[in-house]
Amino acid sequence: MNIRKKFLFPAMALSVMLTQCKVNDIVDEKDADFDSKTTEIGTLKIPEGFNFSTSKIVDLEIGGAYSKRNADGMVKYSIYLYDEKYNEDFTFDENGLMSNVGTTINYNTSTRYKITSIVTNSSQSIKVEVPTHIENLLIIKDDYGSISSKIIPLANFGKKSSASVTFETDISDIGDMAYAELGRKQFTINPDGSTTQLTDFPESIDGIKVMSAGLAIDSRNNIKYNVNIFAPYQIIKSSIGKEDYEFVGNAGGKGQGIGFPTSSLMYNDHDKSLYSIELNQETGNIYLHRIDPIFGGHSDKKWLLTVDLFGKPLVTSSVGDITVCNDGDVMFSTPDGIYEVQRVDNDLDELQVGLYEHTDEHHGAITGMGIVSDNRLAINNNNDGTLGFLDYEGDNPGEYTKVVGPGVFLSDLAIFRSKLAEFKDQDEDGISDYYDEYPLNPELAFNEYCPSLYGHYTVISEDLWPSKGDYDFNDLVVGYKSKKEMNSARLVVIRRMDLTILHIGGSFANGFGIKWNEKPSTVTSYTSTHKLTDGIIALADNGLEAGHKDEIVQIYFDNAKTLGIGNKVSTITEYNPPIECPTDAHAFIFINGKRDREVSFMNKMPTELAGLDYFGTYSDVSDLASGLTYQSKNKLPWMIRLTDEVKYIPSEKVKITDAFLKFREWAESGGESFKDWNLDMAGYRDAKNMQQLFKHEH
Ligand SMILES: [Ca+2]
Ligand SMILES: [Ca+2]
Ligand SMILES: [Ca+2]
Repeated sequence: MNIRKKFLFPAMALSVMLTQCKVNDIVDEKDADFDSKTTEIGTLKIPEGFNFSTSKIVDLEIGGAYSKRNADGMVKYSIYLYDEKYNEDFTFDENGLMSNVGTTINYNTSTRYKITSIVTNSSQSIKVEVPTHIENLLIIKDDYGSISSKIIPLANFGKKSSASVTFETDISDIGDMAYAELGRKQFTINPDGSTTQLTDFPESIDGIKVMSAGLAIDSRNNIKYNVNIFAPYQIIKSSIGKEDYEFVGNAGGKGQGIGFPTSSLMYNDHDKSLYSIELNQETGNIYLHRIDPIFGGHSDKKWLLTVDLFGKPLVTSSVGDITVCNDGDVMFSTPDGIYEVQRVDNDLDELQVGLYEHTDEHHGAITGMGIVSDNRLAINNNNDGTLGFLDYEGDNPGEYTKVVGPGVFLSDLAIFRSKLAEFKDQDEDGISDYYDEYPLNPELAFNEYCPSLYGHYTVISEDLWPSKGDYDFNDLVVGYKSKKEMNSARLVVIRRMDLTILHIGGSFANGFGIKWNEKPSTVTSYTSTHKLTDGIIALADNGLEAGHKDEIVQIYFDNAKTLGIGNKVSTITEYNPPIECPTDAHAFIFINGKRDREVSFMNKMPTELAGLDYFGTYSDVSDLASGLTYQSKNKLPWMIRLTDEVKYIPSEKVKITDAFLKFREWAESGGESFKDWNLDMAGYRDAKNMQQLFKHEH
């Protein structure tokens, strides 16, 4: 007898056009005197090239090997912001996924916020925007339930802002997984024959006493079925790796039984049914029952199908386990040997029954059997508790190979069969249901959150541009976030954005918009819950601002005062064809009813409707030709986009440096020191110089 070293599986191949304006539009405002004042903020020494950005684009190349149990080779990588420093206990939505040892993984330690996911079978590049103060990305690899993760320190990226992240195949990559039971004990059997203990089978469900007599696994859907050892022998369903036990087929919680206790239970993926073998105590005949996995019970003995296998009593003392072959045939055990029930012409009504006689090592009916993906039958030897394999349709039919086993006589064994763990792809978009965030929508597969699932941007601004402001940066404060719904190629189909005015500190009625460098014709529709009020903006048929040729411009409100603080604006943009994830979008405000008086972040280019004549006047030293915009003589900006939700803002007329106490060091270091200056850290704020912002919804 050959001894095979590997238990379950042999190695498998792993596989500007700008409009003109009149500069005298400006002089009606309280302006020029600010220029002549020497304010403290004017003494900041800002290094050349610093643009006050609080985020960076990181280029990731993600890939790696996949496990043997993965048949389509596709792996999902989810990307999270991760920083222990901020100590936010947070459990995210992967919570509860099963690891490959059947335990539950909880990611609840200081994880900050999901950005997006990709699914790939090789290696894929992805660009993500990351707040500069975030120190790590957490990347979680989900290989059809086999979970591993890596923390990527962003400091390692250096100036390149790119990294290659390669995952190795998990050590615990075992292909098929054997689940076994003994009394209430549940465990998996590892490749080396050792066992991993799982949570015990419950003592009761809905107040009904239970213990498992038999076990079956629906590998494709990660479902485990048990049959209660106590009358009326109900079928019990649970998710693999979870403890959501429930009786099948009844709302009342009592459970129809199958009418007899049995260790013989199996799930047949070919017809999505449960099967059981019954040795009828009265007639001695052997019946194969097909059981509805939804209904479960045998109400009035009305099985989906019952076949009297031999048409006569079989002289045998018992029947043991039942299992299903990869071609849908059924095998079951008796003390005489193992019977194989072959279907004829794929029809279970016509059966042929053959027998593999027991070797000397086997006596009695085997209660632990399962077929592994390479057509070998795993058998728990009921004499010595070892495990072995019967080659039933390979090179040496009938050959039995003994391997080290758990050393116990199992009450049942079932195989989680890797090759079935795929791949139902109901919407046929190439992303299996398991990974697809929209499993029934072929147009969508993934989400991307900006700045992150629970994060918000906060735009702070000075609205006297091109005159110098008072640098309290509270004239218009807007909070927003967006969700991009992407197709299987990670192109954006729908973009949803929620936006709220958090503060109005100036006297002007300002408007707010965002510009993308995309053709406006890609937008089929843009809708908003807020109707513009002031008649300043001309809208195109698709809802975008009209008059832009090579850019998409959306105006969220044209008068902050009529919208008011705290009112949320929700927008939906639909793209056709879907577009690449834009990374060069930026917000702008337009000042006091003048659409052409447009101010944005430092070194962002104005929209095609911005008035050129403002640039380079008063305090502004913009040089559009060289890409230098919205910069004062002292290299200060008029707008800053924070990548965080901010709870406090400088009080009226208080310079930002007297409220955010680390702003000076951040700015003078060119963004290298105190990258987290806007967060609520000890010593970072002077509370008496600050006021609370409106707190928006999450
Ligand atoms: Ca799909
Ligand atoms: Ca889909
Ligand atoms: Ca101000």
